Amino acid sequence: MSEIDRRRLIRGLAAATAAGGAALTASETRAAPSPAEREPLEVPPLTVPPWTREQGRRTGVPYGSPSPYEDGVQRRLPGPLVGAAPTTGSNNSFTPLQDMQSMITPNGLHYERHHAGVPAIDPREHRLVVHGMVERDLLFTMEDLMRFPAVSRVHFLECSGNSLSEWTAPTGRTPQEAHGLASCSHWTGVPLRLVLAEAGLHPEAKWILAEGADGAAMTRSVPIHIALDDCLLAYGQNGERLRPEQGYPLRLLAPGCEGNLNIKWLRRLDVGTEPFQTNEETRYYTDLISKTGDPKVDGVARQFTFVMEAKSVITTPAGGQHLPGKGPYEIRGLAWSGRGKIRKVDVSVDGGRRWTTATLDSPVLPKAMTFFRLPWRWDGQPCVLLSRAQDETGYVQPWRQQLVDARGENSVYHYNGIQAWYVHDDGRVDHGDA
Ligand SMILES: Nc1nc2c(c(=O)[nH]1)N[C@H]1C(S)=C(S)[C@@H](COP(=O)(O)O)O[C@H]1N2
Ligand SMILES: [Mo]
Repeated sequence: MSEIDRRRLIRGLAAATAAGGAALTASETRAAPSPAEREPLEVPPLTVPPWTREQGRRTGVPYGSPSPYEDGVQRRLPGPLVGAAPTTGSNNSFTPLQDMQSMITPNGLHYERHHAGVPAIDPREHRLVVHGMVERDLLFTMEDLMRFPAVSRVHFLECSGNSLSEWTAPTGRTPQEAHGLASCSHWTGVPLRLVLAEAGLHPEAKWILAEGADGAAMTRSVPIHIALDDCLLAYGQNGERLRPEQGYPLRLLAPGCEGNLNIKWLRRLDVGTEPFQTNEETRYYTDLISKTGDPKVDGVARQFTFVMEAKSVITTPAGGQHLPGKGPYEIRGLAWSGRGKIRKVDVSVDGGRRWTTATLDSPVLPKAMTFFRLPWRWDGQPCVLLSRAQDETGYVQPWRQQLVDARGENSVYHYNGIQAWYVHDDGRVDHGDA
């Protein structure tokens, strides 16, 4: 496109977006452009690019991949390497949330967190055992499990360590770095309660140990009320079988609960009366709260904090991005809650003085990511963008300071504070205090 065409197009867009400055009211932001309001464009005939002159590539790629022009969209390493290197050789990788176009995370971009790498499991050899306080012990092959009635549901998954960089100060530079240990898929599997019913739960059964078949043999205790609610023995992910990184051939999916409870490569369910107090729920994944910073003085352990509370992040414009100039934009982002549906997301472009309710993409589903949008016109002045989610229980995403007041600065897990992105007058966007 020539510079003139580009300017014309942008002027056309500007006329189409009526919102001005920092204050956004619903009527300003939603006004649909009538064709009459648009400046008439003198559009020159299109040039004929090389790809229009020749036969394109025929079928022959048995499993497709994104356009080579999208090769910057990658899972990346945490910390200083985000933005530089693709993920290799690490035990976790972050989803590029800033590149997501809707609520669903493509399988190749789902975040990864594994404690002993990704095992190469042959599904024909894989077994699931159910034992303990049940009427009959059961042993399943994958084929057996896939004969049960199954369901498909959209749910997010979030590591409870997601955004841990934000507790002491806002340090995550991009949505990927600050929030990328969260993803959302359309999962398919057998309701756990069906398999437990098949085994016959003892009336005193209160907790279930779930164990993985990886080198970490990761184990977590799942309370019976969660197990009998909406847990799945999942084998499908966005229309295909689970990816190895996500637990192929079988994982526990505990919707809305911290990622760690969602045992991958699931091979054993041991039904008991008490939590099993495994390494992963005593030494790790327990919050040690101390306001003095010295747990020996006033330390309190918050154990079994399963639910991931409501959270949101603006994914564009966001840290690491650059606005090419003033004028119209759409503010976009993701919101989710482990307690149910997102009721609303409010967006502020002035650091929290005024808020405007964003539009939510449909469908809005319980314990699923929800994509939000708000048209905005940048006036070229420095400003601070914030988003604040509310879920259907009425819970409102807190400010960072509220979290710190409640739990001190040495917490690691379950950070869900409001994220701020600073837009500078040259269009640069970076992170800062909310
Ligand atoms: N067997 C097993 N299950 C596991 C883990 C693991 O290392 N081994 N990591 C847990 C953690 S800490 C998280 S956050 C999620 C990550 O799931 P994902 O890699 O599919 O995103 O899996 C959980 N389940
Ligand atoms: Mo995790």
